[in-house]
Amino acid sequence: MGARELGTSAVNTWCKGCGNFAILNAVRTVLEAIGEERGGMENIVLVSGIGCHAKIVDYLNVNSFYAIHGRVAPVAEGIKLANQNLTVIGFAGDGDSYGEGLEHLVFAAKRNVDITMIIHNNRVYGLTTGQYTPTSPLGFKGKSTPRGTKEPPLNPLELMLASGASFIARGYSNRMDLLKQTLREAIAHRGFALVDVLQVCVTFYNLYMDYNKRVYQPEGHDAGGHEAAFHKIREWDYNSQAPIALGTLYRCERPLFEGPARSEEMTLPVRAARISSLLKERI
Ligand SMILES: Cc1ncc(C[n+]2csc(CCOP(=O)(O)OP(=O)(O)O)c2C)c(N)n1
Ligand code: SF4
Repeated sequence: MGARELGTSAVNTWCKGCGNFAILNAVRTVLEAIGEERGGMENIVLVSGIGCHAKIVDYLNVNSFYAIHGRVAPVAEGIKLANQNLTVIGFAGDGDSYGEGLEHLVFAAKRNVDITMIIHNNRVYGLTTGQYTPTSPLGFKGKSTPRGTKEPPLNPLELMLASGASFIARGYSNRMDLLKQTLREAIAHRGFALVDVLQVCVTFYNLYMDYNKRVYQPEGHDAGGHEAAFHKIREWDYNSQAPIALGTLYRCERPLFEGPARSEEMTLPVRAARISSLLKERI
């Protein structure tokens, strides 16, 4: 499938300069590259939450599912567990996933379900016009905190490491080539992969100037080492003025959660027949 065919006729309503465009373009390039390897675009399913980020699935001509706010991870897990042949990619906001949906994210990482979560982390609620989120810095002045927040942010990557995520990375919407490479690595990873993308919201929290000065790609970082990853991930706590490492920061192999073991005879046609008889019985 070529680049044009992955586009849709939906009118794009993101603000001019929004970091979501970079994520959309990066994802589109990666999907074009991997579609064939995955046995065709029909084997790829996108899931999104509620927020500006969520509209990304409207702009990609790929099977998709809108979950409710905070529920991207469990929906993506359910789709993957129902059909292990699918490549399942979830898109969530930082409010969506690190706020209301946090417990789901922790459990998806703990279980090591083979899904990829791409977090559009603009560190603000975009769609609801500028309230603080769990990754807004201490003192952030937004619609709900005009005098500044009184609580420090959490470091979502540290939380993911502690929860057992087997792939953790950070991208930035103004470092396109690295973002594409990182997303490709995350989707190729067997197991739970999370990419926290610093996605600049130009309207409610424009951090381009700040990030441009501070982001870097670590040289010689051992992403396979837990200790090295721990130190790299703690270097910037989403509050300080420390340098911000980009790229794959941690990866390991560990057993996948594949749901209840299926017997040999439980093939797709057998399951389809069982599901349809259950539906007839109950509806
Ligand atoms: C269950 C539920 N809670 C809250 C809301 C209200 N709501 C809609 S979008 C949103 C915030 C979205 O922010 P974020 O997830 O950071 O995404 P962004 O818009 O920044 O991409 C909220 C709180 C909702 N729609 N449903
Ligand atoms: S409000 Fe922010 S996140 Fe939403 S489209 Fe505009 S720039 Fe992007």
